[in-house]
Amino acid sequence: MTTEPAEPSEESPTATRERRQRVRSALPVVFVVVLAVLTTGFLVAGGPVPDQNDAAERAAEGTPGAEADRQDGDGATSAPFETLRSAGAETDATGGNDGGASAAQPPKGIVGPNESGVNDTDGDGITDAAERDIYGTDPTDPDTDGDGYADGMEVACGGLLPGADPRHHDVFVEVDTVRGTHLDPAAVGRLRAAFADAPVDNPDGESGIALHVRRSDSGLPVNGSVDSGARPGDHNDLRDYRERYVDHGDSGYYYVLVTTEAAFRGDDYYAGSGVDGAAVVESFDSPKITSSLLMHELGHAFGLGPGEVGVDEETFDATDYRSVMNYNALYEVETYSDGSGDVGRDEWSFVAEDRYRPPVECEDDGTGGACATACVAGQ
Ligand SMILES: [Ca+2]
Ligand SMILES: [Ca+2]
Ligand SMILES: [Ca+2]
Ligand SMILES: [Ca+2]
Repeated sequence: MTTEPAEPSEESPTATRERRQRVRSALPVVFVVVLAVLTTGFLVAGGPVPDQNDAAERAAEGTPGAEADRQDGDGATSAPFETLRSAGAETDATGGNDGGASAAQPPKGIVGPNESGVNDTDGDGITDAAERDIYGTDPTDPDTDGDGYADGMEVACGGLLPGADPRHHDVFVEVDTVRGTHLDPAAVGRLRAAFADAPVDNPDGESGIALHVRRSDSGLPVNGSVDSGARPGDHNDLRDYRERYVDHGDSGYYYVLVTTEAAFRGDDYYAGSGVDGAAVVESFDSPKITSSLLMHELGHAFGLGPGEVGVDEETFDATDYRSVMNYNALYEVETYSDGSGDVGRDEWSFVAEDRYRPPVECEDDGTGGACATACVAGQ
């Protein structure tokens, strides 16, 4: 990978003013200005607010009812989950990711919280026999698919990681939205398709990355533009929202806030910005533009920083560096580079193998400790 000297900035803005203006000019009815700026520090009462577009999302994405609301560890019904693979691939082949996980009946082969003397060679929380005979995972590798989640966690933690597959690369993203905006399900559909097309091999024989977008809070208060960097006041920077509203931040999720006005270092000409593990983006009428922008910011959240040659630059044309991280390709393509072209950096490999990974804490998601045990064992 070719890199320039690392830059100290931890923030990565999305677009130049010119780019942003181009987007705006292409979308005459894009920005819904939130005039009712709420009182600083005011919290939405009642916690998570159901997303009103859930039904439409399922219909638009052709997702069957298999991803109905699930129970989080806190007992509250979680927001619907957007499955990012085909309906067939998303079904619960292991019998462990879906309804099988409960306090009374943890998935088969999972080492219980007080169980000893079982044969779990790699310490991922699944017995060797179950890895071989039930899950098709590697008894000597705690993370068979290399996505950062232990095999046992992917099997046992259906509440934390619904839809996870221990033999397929999974990426989980939590999305919150502020009042006056939403994330278009069509844009999410494009985004997950882009990840599904990733040139990444999996132990299950299928290529691609399953991107899981989990909608959480919506209608959140906002105080003007939202910056990726901290600044005084409430509801005006990404940190505020992460600290107040993140629901899955301890489960290895990336955090995305969709807002009406994103900012970078106080400049709200930017359409989005990303830091390690999190990003703030605006939503556009065009699903393609929204998807492209979100993919760009996720790239920053993964650790593709402006210190890399071509990232956040207009140095290379879209052919020489075909990546959403290239300003000359942003809004035109929805992919990361594959190593071809003048830049030669394989960003998909970076995403699959070396990206920044949010921390994974171990919680009991209602499996009577089996999930937490598997999580601990896999770390
Ligand atoms: Ca094992
Ligand atoms: Ca294993
Ligand atoms: Ca894994
Ligand atoms: Ca996986």
